[in-house]
Formats: sequence, structure tokens, C-alpha cells
Amino acid sequence: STVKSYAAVDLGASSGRVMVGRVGPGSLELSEAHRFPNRPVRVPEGLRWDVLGLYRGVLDGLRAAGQVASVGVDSWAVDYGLLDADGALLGNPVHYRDARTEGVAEKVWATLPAEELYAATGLQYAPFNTLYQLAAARDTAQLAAARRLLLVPDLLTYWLTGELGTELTNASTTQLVDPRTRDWAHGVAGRLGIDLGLFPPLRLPGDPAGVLRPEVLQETGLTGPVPVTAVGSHDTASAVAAVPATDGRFAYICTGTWSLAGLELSAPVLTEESRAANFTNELGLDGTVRYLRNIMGLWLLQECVRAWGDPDLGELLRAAAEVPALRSVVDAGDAAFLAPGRMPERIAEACRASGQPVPSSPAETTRCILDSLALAHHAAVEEAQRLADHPVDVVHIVGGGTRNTLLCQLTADACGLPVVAGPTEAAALGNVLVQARADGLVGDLAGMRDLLARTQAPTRYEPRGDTARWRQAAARLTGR
Ligand code: LFR
Repeated sequence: STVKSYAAVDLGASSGRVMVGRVGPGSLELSEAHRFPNRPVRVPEGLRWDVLGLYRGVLDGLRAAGQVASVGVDSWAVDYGLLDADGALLGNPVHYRDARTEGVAEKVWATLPAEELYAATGLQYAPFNTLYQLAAARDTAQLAAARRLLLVPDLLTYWLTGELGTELTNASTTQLVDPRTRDWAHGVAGRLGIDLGLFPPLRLPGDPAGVLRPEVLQETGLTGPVPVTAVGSHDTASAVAAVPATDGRFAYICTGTWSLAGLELSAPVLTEESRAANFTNELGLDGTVRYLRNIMGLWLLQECVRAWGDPDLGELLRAAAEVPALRSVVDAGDAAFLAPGRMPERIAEACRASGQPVPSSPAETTRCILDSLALAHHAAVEEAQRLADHPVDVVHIVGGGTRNTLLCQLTADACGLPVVAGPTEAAALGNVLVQARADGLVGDLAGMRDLLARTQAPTRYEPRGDTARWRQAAARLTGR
């Protein structure tokens, strides 16, 4: 038969997985070969990714996946590893939640004003954009010794194949790419003294990225040649590619550690108003732009759950559903929630500071987080439509947050629009479909989405009226 298997390596901030997608004419099935925790490590110099542990997880996963037609790798954005002149990794990649970028943006803007930076790159301000990370690393011995910079998926692809490249969708999160030309922003890099020569040449989703090295074949038990295909290596690019939309009038929210809420556009929005609203123009498949806002997402809940000693999540969500709605809300877009630690206290402090009731139990804090996320989802969906002049009829939620039915329903309520939730493993599916497409098994982006809509059975949530209460809650945050 013409059913073929593809391995998607998808690394999130809290776990990594290797998924196997089986693609045939009109069929698409996904199964999990291996899942492993991703636990960052705090060492004296700061917060680091355990990238060797992740690579071991990838190898174990490929072994569990068995023989596949190709492999693709995606992960979270912005972070990177440095290679020395011998091609060896210099240290552990720095975690984007590390404190090294504190106060760095202001220094960068003294050389290159934020307005100019946005007009040239279209990237929202986030302290962890690669550009600020590189500015923070400017005088380090490590950067001085570096000959190559590889974004995380490109680093793993390099270890798998021995080949170097910089995949475009993820490159667009560095703040060193011009979203109009979809090429490096040479002017920006030049003014900030960033050496673009560190980045290997750009490659696009669907481009070949080498074949598994003989040692990798041996370690995974696979029979070569096994090609590796560049996919939308930014997990959010892969997830957006897997939104099962049937026409262009949709907004999406990619949920997981983050909520990434916005629109798919054919051109960037680089206006000053868009910058002030902190919308980003990241690059997607096939010339698309991911016009979205970063919202703290389920990170807020993950950090609380960690602080509470890992109670049962199902019970917690059931209890949260019983708590009266919208008693207190926080600004889930606030970068003040970026760093790990003390999350229940930080949420309580934010409620107190804005004169609202302070949540006093895990259930109340959980409800506060979910109401706040729904509110932030609505704000992003609403403002994106206005700033891009692109109206929508439906909000698609994809990713891990689709399991949180309360969050999906609250998002429908807050937005006053139907929510279509699923698929949960959107990034892995987008990863698989780009490989299958490069292999000639599926058509364009619309064809990929058509296949998803027919095979992945999403869940629909209708808005439950009373949008006025959500507007009032939003006003508590803006003081308007
Ligand atoms: C989601 C994500 C976001 C990015 C954040 C940090 O996993 O990739 O898109 O802003 O992680 O890299």
C-alpha cells in the first residue's frame, strides 16, 4: 500500500516526544513512540537546557519508532547552541527563562530604537529573543570561541545528520530576519555587531537536511538511508500548519506552556500600533506570516502545580470549575510571570495590587489562571483582527491545552465565538505532514488542512453568552 510512516521529534519546554505519523491517501494517524521529560537544570552560571538528555530521548524515540521514511525535528524557539571550530558544542544551551537578558533590551534600544527594530523585523518585544540573548552574551569567552550558532532543532538535526542549516520559521524568532524578504536582516545585525556568519545557510520547511549518520543508524537499529527533512522547526509554525481550518476566516491559539494567539496572514503588519500592542510577525509555511501574541499560557498553572507538590490535575480542574467565574483576573500577557518560582504567591500579589479578591485555595488560584488566560486569548484574537484588518468566524485551539475542556469553554465564552479544539499533538502532525508533502504524499497547506479536518475529529465549544461580564473583567486590568 501507499501508507508511509514518518517520525516527528517534537520538543516542548516540559516534555519531548517522538511521534510516528502514518500517512496514506485520505488517511492520517499519529501514535506516540516515546515521551520523556524535559527538565532544565540550574547550575551556578544560570538556567540551562539538558540538551544531551534531550538528544538521548530523541535516539531512544527513534529506536522505539522503528523504520520510517524520514525524520523531522521541531522544538521551542529562540534558544541555541554554539559550536567551536571543531564542530563541538560549547556548553549547554541557555534557557530562555534565564535571567541573563534582564535589562539588556534597553541597552540594545539605545543603539537601535525599538520602533526601528520592529519596523525591520516585525518581532514583538520578548526579553528572550535571540537578538537580546546574543547581546547579553556579547563579551563572553564562549561566544568569542564560537564558529557556528545552531538553533535547538538545527543542533539536534546536526547531531543526527552531520549537516548544518538554519530553518527559516525558527530563524524568524531570532529577531534577525526581515519578514518581508524572508531573509536575514543584515542592517539590524550590522548595527548591533551581531555576526550573521555564525548562522549556517537558511533552509525552508520541506528542504532535505541530510540522512541519519551511520552511528545513529546503529544506535537506533534503523536501516539506512533514512533522510531527515527540514520541517517548520519552530513548534508553533508546525502547530499552526496543523490547524484544521477550512477557510481563511480563522484565528488560532496554540496552547501548551505558552498560548500563542493570532492569525495567519499573507504579509506582515509592521505598524507602530502593532508594535505597541506587542504583536509578532513570525514566519510560517509557504510564505505565510504568523501574526500572534505570546501569552504566558499553562505555564502559570504548571508552576503552581509544581509549587503545590503535584496534586491530581483532573481533580483540581473539577474544583476550579465550581469556583465562581471572574472573581479575580491577572494580566496573562505580563512578562512579570516569565521566571520560574513562587507562582501562587505572585498571582496572589497581582490580584491584591489590582484591588481584587486574593485567591485563597488551589482551586481558586486555578480558576483565576484559567479565567485570565481566556481573557488574554480574547484580547489577542480581537486586537489581531483589528490590527490586521482580517475578520474571523471561528477560533481554533490546538496543542496540549485542548485537553483542558474548561479552558476551551471559557475561551469560547470570552471570545463570543465558537471554539474548535484539536488536534492535541498539532506540532507533531504539522511536522509529519511537511515530511509527507516533501515525499509527494500530500498537497499544499490547504490540502494538509483538509486531510486534518477529515481525520482528526475536533471538539466544538459554543459561546455561552454574557460577554459583558468578560468585558468588565478586562476593564479591571486595564483600569478602563
Ligand atoms: C512555544 C514557543 C513559543 C516561543 C516560546 C519560546 O513552545 O516556541 O512560540 O515564543 O516557545 O521559545
